[in-house]
Amino acid sequence: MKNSDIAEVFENIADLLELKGENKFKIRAYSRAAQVISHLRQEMELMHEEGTDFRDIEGIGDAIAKKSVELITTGKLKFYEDLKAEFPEGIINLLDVPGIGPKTAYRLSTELGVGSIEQLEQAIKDGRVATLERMGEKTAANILHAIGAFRRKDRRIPLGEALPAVEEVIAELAKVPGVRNLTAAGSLRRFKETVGDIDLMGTADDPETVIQVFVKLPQVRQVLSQGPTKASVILPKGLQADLRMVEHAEFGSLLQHFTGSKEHNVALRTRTQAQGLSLSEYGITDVKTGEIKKFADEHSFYRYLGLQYIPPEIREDMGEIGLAAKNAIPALVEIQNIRGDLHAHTTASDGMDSIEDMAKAAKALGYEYLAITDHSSGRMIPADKKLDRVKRQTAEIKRINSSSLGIYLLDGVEVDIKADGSLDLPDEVLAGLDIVIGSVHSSFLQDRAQMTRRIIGAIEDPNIDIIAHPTCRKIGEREPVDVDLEALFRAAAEHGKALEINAMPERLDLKDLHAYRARELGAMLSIGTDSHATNHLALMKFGIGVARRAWCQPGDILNTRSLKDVLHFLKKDKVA
Ligand code: DGT
Ligand code: CA
Ligand code: CA
Ligand code: ZN
Repeated sequence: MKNSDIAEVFENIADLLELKGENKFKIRAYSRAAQVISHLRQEMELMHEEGTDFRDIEGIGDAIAKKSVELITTGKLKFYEDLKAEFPEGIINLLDVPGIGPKTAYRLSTELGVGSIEQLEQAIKDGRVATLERMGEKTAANILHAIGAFRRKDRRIPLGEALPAVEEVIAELAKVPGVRNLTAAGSLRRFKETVGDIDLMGTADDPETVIQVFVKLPQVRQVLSQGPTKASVILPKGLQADLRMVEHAEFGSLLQHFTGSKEHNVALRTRTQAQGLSLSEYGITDVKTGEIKKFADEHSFYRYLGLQYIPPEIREDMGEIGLAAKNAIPALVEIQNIRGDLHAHTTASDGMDSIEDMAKAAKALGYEYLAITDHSSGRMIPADKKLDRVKRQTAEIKRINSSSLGIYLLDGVEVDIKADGSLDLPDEVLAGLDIVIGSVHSSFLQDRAQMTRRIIGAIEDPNIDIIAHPTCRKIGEREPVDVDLEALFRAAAEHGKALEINAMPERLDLKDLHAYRARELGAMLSIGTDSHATNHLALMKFGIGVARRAWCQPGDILNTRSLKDVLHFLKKDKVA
């Protein structure tokens, strides 16, 4: 149980005791404990393991200390279960909505039989809530609004939305004189595909001025808390951001602690306990002498523990600590290793920019090559014009390749793998192209056997080079297709075909764990941006994040190779 879960139980107890009309001091003891627990620096679970007596914590007395231990050790609390049983079911759910107090929850529950947020929403929409005595339209509308806000808060934000918002905030804060080391730690720094909240860190000569600038940023919708060295705010879309500032000399431990993951930190702590050391966001304490060592950066932090530096993206307790102890962390792929983009669209299908403009933009990124891979059909291309389109594209690419632009365009296509597994262009057309990407763009709901046959069939087709966005998921929008990924990865490895890590932030497909497994099984991976405009080419960094989370080295990624080697992989050496 996390501290937030424990705090929630005590908060709920306070609410239920209030409903019962219990004495004020008892109620306040529970809600105070909830507050204290939610602000603890350490997980109570770990404190318990380390032998901490919760009664030593200010604001926690005998009874609540005992109840905390019961929650941590059993995951349940008899007192709470018994208390809940005295009330209509689901009343606690209603109390989760900001603005619904115990009395309102009790009335909604007993007078309308509402027991969940969904039922409440329904009851508001069909007018039942407004008809309750002393409620009215306005109160009902307010509750509905609160439900919406609550839902957004509950949602994890896609990395692609969070990262630009955070970069804006950092750029503003960086203007404050004397500020250094501004970094987003947490899941964002680890490049997780979605983030729960933003953990901003930094150092400054005068932290308080940075905090003051932070809470007054135009993006800030609400200030949740503010102190001399830290503050929490809500940014647009309900994104919560916490900022912590420390002295320059202490930054390493702070950043390391709040980068996480929790699992990595727990494993690290277990290891260092045996060395007589205790970790915190302030430094490393020698348990015997009580002396605390501080670190200005993470490199010195890890070095002190006898460990090689561990890149944030792989701090997930997947064996990285053991490898770091042996100086054996692999050199993960970096954006500088990328020599070209193998998935791009133009105005010939649903893209926004011409072939030439895409080529220039790729050249500006320093790329050696760019694959033009417009769709085979659909999306602006009438079926009877699809062969003409390919011919025109080939001519335009020839023209650009023989000009002095200084980037090589691969003449390609993103061909639909149709529901029956056949490809949407004739074999002889595909055979004439440099690069053929196969994609599922329809019939996403096929059963596992059918979908697996469909995609593996494409992998086996000699004209196919890469399978794009293999699971077709869109984060928060579309579930992945049902496919035997293990079989797909094995087939790709066997037939020497690449699987794409689609870098569009709403796709990230293959995702981290899948790419990890595909690599383990020996499949080649390629990172493609699936750009539909020149500025999308910069999305490559999201694909790099996934590849790093998948422990990929440059050799695992096709488009880190030179043009010559890519053409060799595509079996097009002789042509060029
Ligand atoms: P998120 O926000 O859900 O996407 O995930 P994170 O990883 O950003 O988690 P968050 O924001 O709760 O905390 C940031 C990091 O701080 C987390 O990865 C590990 C570290 N951390 C925070 N609180 C604790 C704690 O009580 N114990 C330990 N071991 N680590 C903590
Ligand atoms: Ca976070
Ligand atoms: Ca956080
Ligand atoms: Zn595409």
